[in-house]
Amino acid sequence: MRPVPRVMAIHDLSGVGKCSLTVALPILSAMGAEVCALPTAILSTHTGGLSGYTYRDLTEDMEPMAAHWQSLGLRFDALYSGWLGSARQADIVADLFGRFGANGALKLVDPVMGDHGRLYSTYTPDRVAGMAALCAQADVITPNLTEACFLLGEPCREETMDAAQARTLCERLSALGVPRVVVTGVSAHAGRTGAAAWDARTGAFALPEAPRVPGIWHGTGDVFGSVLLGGLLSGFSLLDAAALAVDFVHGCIARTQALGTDPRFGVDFERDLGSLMRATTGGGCHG
Ligand code: PXL
Repeated sequence: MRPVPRVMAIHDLSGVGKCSLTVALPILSAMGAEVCALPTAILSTHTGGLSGYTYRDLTEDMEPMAAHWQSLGLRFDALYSGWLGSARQADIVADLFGRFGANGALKLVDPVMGDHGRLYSTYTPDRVAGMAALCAQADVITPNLTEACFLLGEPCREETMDAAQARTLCERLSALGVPRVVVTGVSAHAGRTGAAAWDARTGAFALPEAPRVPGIWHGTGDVFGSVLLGGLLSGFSLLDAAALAVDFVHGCIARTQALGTDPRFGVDFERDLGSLMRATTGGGCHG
């Protein structure tokens, strides 16, 4: 691992709405990583609840950009994929994992496909199998509950479940071929919500929770995945990184609610970047 870990971030660039690259870049930078952006598409805004957005697909640019980086001899400590704009992009990301992941780079796939029981309007059911295949190439995946159900090909379930059920859900996702699984939006206690984290290599499981703030909070999956990855690259265990991400996302949502801004424009993550810097200075809690 480089002193400043280098991350290839494969997400869309939505100019407005604080998601994908516009949160991955600042969060991972604050946590001490260098972020190299491989945009999958450029949009004026994200597609959730904001109509009339512009959309430029960058599938054709991804290969040449990666080839240039390869010709420069660049190596990466982590490969982090999120929102993908076409079926072919999942194959391209899998290929990048092969080309850039052989040196032990951490491969984190956030299988961004939907939320609240439904696929996003831009995501068609025939693309789910491609995402599941990409997850099988990853070291860590971070589906929300909706994405977890689509990956397993089963009806979407209630977010409330006990720890044993959450653990079973993680184990079944792990059986797709991925050793570490974090499912977001899981709730074991009334009035609280969090993430179920399972590390099949150690058998470690935890379900960190924070107070639940009702509402639809755009971009929080991307905030979560970025903090989780920043924590892992700083030496946190999966469970400690998940707990850090749950707390951070809760703080963002609570501040956004207190501000009363339109949640479609994303959560207030900027004012707490300092806590991420402090949490990762000098490395995290190893274990
Ligand atoms: O935060 C997930 C996300 C990322 N990128 C785009 C999106 C969404 C969710 O709607 O539309 C473009």
